[in-house]
Amino acid sequence: MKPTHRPTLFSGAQPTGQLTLGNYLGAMRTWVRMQESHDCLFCVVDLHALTVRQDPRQLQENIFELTALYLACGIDPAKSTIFLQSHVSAHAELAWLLATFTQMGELERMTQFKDKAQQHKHNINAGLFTYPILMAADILLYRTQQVPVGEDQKQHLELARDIAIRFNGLYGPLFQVPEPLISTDGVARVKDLQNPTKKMSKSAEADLAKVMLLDTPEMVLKKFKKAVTDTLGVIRYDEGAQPGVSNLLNIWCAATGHSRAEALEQFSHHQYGRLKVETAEAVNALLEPIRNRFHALNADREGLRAVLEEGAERARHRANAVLGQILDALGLPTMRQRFSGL
Ligand code: ATP
Ligand code: LTN
Repeated sequence: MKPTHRPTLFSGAQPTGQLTLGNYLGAMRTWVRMQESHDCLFCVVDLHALTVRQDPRQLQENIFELTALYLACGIDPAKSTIFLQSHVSAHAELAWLLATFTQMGELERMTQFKDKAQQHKHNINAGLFTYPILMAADILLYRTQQVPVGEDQKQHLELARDIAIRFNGLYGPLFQVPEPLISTDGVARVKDLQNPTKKMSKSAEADLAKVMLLDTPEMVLKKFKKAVTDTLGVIRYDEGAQPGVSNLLNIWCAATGHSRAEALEQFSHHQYGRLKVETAEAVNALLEPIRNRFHALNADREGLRAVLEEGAERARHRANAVLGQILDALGLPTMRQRFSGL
C-alpha cells in the first residue's frame, strides 16, 4: 500500500474548529493531490490545540469532525496514513529532545507566537511558546521530505529545518531536512473577508470574516456579498491598494482553475457585485461535494475511530523506529522490547 520509494509528505491541522476555505485552498487541496505521488501522513494535531484552552467535550467533537472533514475533502485512508498526534507518544518525546537543540531567541522571533500571545493575553503558556518544536518533531519523526502548508507556517518550517541541520551537524545525518510546499497561485494566504489584510483564520470571532467548508450555499453567498472591498470602483489585481478585490480574484481563480489574466478579462469591465456573486458560486460548486460527503462520514464514529486506530498503528511503528535511532545517537540506552523488531 505504501511504496517506500515515494517521497514522504507530512502535514496537519489543529482541531480548533471547522475548516475554512483558507485551510482548504492553502493546504488540504494540495494534500489530496499529493496522495497519488507521495507517501503521505496527515495528522490531526490535537496536542497543538491544547496551547489554547479547550473545552474537553468540544475538543473531542472537533477531533472527530476534523477527521471526517479530511475524509470528505478526499484524503483516502487506503492511500495515506491518517492519525491523531496524541496517539503516537513519540511526537511529545521527540519534542522534548529537540527543545534542547532550540534556542530561546529562535522561538521569540516566531510571529505566530507573538500573534497568539496578543490574542490570549491571560494564557501565554509555555506550550504556546514551544509549539514550533512540537511541529518540528511531527515533521522530523517521519524523515519527511515535503510539508504542504499555508504561507503562515513558513517560519515554523524554517525552524524545523534549522533544528534538523543543527542536530545532523552534531550526530550525523539522522534527520531528513524538510522542504515546505507552499502554493504560488495566490491562495497560500487566503484573506479574512472583513479585514483583507489579515489571513482568514478558523478561530476568528467574526462569522462574516471566514467561509467555512460546511457553510450552506446561502451563507457562502451572504459572506461574499458582504466582503469588504474598497471605494476605487475598478477591478484590478493590486494586493497593496486593493487587498479585498485581489483576494476575491485569487479565490475565484483557485475555485475555477482559471488564471489571473482570465479573471481580469472576465471581470475588469464589471462592478464588484458581479465578482462577489460569481466567486460565491464558484466556491459553492467547489464545496458542494465536500458538504455532501461530510455528514455521513461524521455520523459514523466507529468508522472514524477505526481509521484513526489503523493510522496510529502505522505511524507509531515508523515513529518509534526513528525515535530509537535518535535516543541511541544521544547516548540514551533504549529498551529492547520497545524498539525491537521495528
Ligand atoms: P487557528 O485559527 O486555530 O490558528 P488556522 O485557521 O490557522 O487555525 P491550522 O489548523 O492552524 O488553521 O492550519 C491548517 C493548515 O491551513 C496550515 O497548513 C495552514 O498554513 C493553512 N492555512 C490556515 N489559514 C490559511 C489561509 N488563510 N490561507 C491559506 N492557508 C491557510
Ligand atoms: N502548526 C500547523 C499545524 C501543524 C503542522 C505540523 C503542519 C502541526 N504540526 C506539521 C505541517 C506539519 C498550523 O497549521 N498551525
